[in-house]
Amino acid sequence: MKVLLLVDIQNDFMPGGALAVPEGDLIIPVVNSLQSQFDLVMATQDWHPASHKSFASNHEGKNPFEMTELLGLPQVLWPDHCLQGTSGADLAPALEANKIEAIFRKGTNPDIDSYSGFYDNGRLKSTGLADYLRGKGVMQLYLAGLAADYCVYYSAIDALQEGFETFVIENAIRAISQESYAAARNDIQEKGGKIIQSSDLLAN
Ligand code: VGL
Ligand code: ZN
Repeated sequence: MKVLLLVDIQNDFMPGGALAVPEGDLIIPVVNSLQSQFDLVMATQDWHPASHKSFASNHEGKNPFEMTELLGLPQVLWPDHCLQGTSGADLAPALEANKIEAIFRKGTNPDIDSYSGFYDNGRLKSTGLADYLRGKGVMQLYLAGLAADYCVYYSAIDALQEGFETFVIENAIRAISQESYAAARNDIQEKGGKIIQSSDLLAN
């Protein structure tokens, strides 16, 4: 059984959003046309309280995209984004959402960031996604969404570690930085993940 996991396809990651990913909107038609190929469509949603320590605004004298540490881990400081209950946190309206069976929220603990859909960055807490998928007999996980070099990347690495056969659909993701995506792509492949194009799926 094959699942499509849509990572953080939210307004704040769209052009004009609080933490815009370049060309983030271009993945939406690709993702919409892919959904009918899957047995199950799932999504994650970045969902931060205003007090979240990944926000530069919560650190005196710090600017967005500077570095700090949270619980001993290196942390990029972000512009305020995906605030719980705001339209910036909503799934992008152009995304076909009716087939999404469940949405796993993350980033709710103000003390630590949570890029992966499976665990926070310190692995303090599981979202329950891996057990949910195993409970449904999912073996193969296909990833699409934003951002390729953060939440898609971390989700892919955790998916591999959880034992799922993991595919990243490269024309259905976009990165914040091309340089960090290049490193992320190599790491995914080194750990056994596969980088594919949506045309590989539509062909069979
Ligand atoms: C993300 C940075 C901060 C993402 C979320 O969805 O990739 N990136 N929060
Ligand atoms: Zn975030």
